[in-house]
Amino acid sequence: MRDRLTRRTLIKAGLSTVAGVSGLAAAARLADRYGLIPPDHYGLFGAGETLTYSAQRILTSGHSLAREFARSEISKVAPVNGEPPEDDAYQRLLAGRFAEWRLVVDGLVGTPSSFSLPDLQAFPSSSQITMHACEEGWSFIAEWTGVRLSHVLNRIGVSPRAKYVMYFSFDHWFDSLDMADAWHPQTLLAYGMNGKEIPTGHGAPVRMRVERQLGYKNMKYLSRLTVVDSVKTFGRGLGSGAPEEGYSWYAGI
Ligand SMILES: Nc1nc2c(c(=O)[nH]1)N[C@H]1C(S)=C(S)[C@@H](COP(=O)(O)O)O[C@H]1N2
Ligand SMILES: [Mo]
Repeated sequence: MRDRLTRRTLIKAGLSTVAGVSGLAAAARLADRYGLIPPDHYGLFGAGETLTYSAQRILTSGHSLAREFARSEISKVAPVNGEPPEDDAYQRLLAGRFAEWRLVVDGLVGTPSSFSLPDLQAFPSSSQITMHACEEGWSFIAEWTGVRLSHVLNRIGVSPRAKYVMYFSFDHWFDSLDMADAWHPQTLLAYGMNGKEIPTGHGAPVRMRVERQLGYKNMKYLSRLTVVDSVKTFGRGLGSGAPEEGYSWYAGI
C-alpha cells in the first residue's frame, strides 16, 4: 500500500502545506492513510512532525546509508555527554565488569531472550565510522562496533504485527525506533568504540547506534528491548521520553 504514495503525491502535499493550514491537515491525513504518523504527532508541532517523518520515510525509502568516514577522520576527542547511571543496579554491574549484565529482548518476538555481552560479541560483528550529531550542536566522528539489531531480531523472530522496537536504559531513558530503522544495516547494538570496549561514559556495556538520527536516539547503557505494535503504554505514550521534554520522537538527519 505504501508504495502507492509516490514522491509526487508527497511533494504535492508538501506544497499544499506551504499554501496553508488546510494543506497541513491534508498532509496529515495522507500520512495517516499510509501508516506514517509518528507516535508524538499530538504535540504542539504534531502536523509538522508528521510531515517531516513521512517525507523522510518516502524520499529515503529503503536503506539509504548514513555517511561513513575514513579512519583518519576519527575525532581526537569525543565528548561524554552526562554521567553514567547512578542506579545501584548499574553500579553493581559496572563493578562486576558487566559479567552479570544481560540484554532482555522480548515483546512481539518468537523467542523472548536475554543476551550476555559475550553472546552479543559471538554474533557477526559490524563496524562503521560515523558522525554523532547532538541536537545541542556538537558532533564527533568515531568508529562503532557491534552486532546489527537486525541480526538479533532475525534470530529470535519478529511478529508481522511489530511496529516499533522500544529500548530502555539504566538511567531510565526510554525510546523507540520504527521497523525501518530497526532493520537498517547501520543500526547496531554497539559494544566497541574506536577499537576498544565502549568507555563507561559513552554507554558501556552496550549502546544503540542509529546513524540516521540525532544524538539522543543513540541510547547508552541499554538494559532491555521490547518489540511492540503500539507505544501507548510507555510513559505518556509518545514513543520516547524525548517528546515529553519537547524534542521530537523522530530525529532524522
Ligand atoms: N542512557 C542515555 N543515553 C543517552 C544519553 C543519556 O543521557 N542517557 N544522552 C544522549 C545524548 S543527548 C547524546 S548527544 C549522546 C551522547 O553520547 P556520548 O556521551 O557518547 O557523546 O548520548 C545519548 N544517549
Ligand atoms: Mo545530545
